[in-house]
Parts: sequence; structure tokens; C-alpha cells
Amino acid sequence: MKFNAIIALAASAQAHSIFQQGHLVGLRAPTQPNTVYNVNDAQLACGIYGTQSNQVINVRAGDRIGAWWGHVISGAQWSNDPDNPIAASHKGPISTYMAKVDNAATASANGLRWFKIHEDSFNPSTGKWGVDNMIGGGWSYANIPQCLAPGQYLLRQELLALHSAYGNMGAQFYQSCAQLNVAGWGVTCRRRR
Ligand SMILES: [Cu+2]
Repeated sequence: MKFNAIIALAASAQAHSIFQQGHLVGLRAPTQPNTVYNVNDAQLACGIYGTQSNQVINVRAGDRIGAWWGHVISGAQWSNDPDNPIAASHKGPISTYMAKVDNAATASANGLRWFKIHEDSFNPSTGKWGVDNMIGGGWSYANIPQCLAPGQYLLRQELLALHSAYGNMGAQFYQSCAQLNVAGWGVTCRRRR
């Protein structure tokens, strides 16, 4: 078990002028900063089983979603925690996926058809990984696709730390899920006749 890594704590959505943020509200998140190594593990979907909110976060197609990462629940473990939001050694991409479900508050996170909506990977011109960009404020963002069909979804953000990936099963997967209700197609998404 590694305690130098992280978990996602909050999700927020900017819908026009409304800003909403919930600390673990509408989220499924681990309660300890432990990692999943086995890609066949059921907990690869939304992280090591911890908290699961009974709430769903209302967003709109096209909204920018922010996920806030912290070393422990509430963020830093102590003042000037060098491992908050994650140890700088844990370089790798941050990817965001969604999957359609009937009820985001209750649906199983396994056996779903996930699609990737965003990836913050290695940028050769800056030499930075998605993790480097998240460290600082702890936020990592993705846009809900503009023309996504309305309905309930799980949104999964995955941080893949590669610092020990030289060995078999050495890559560290950290993830949490947000339970979303996605409203309305914009006018630009009307079906053509
Ligand atoms: Cu670690």
C-alpha cells in the first residue's frame, strides 16, 4: 500500500453563471490514497471502494468539469504536505471517461461501456505530464461533449502514475467517479434532415 498518492475529492461544474462544488457529494471515491495495480480489478473503474454519495450532480452538455485531487480526504495530510495533491514523482497522464447508466447514484461501475472524453498526457514541448499540470491547485478539467445525449452518466477520472511502471504490474492507477445527470442538447446538436 502506498500512502504517497492520492484520491479525487470534489467535482464541480460551471453551467453558465452557476458554479457548484460538492465535497464528495455526487462522487464515488476511495477513503485512503491507495492505488490499483491490476487492470482486471473491479476497483479499476471508480477506485478502491470507499465512499459513495447518494446524490447526482446536475450538469449540461458542454460544461467544463473540474475534479479536485488531494493526498487525503480534505486535501493535505498536514501543513506543507509535499505529497499533496500527489508526490511529484508520480508522473503520468490524467484521462477522463464517461459511461451511460440508468441511475448514476446506484449503477454498478463495472461492465459499462466507457468512452474517453479527455486526456492530459505528455506534452513534448513543455516536458510536462497531466499530473504536473494538476499539481499546484489540484484541479484537472475535462469538457462534457457538447452533443452528448442527455441522461445519467458516470464520469471517471483516472490518474496513471508511471514512476514504478518499469516492472510488471508496477503502474499505479488512481481514480474516482462522479455521478452525473447531463441535461439538454444545445441547438447546435439538432439532427440534420
Ligand atoms: Cu504512490
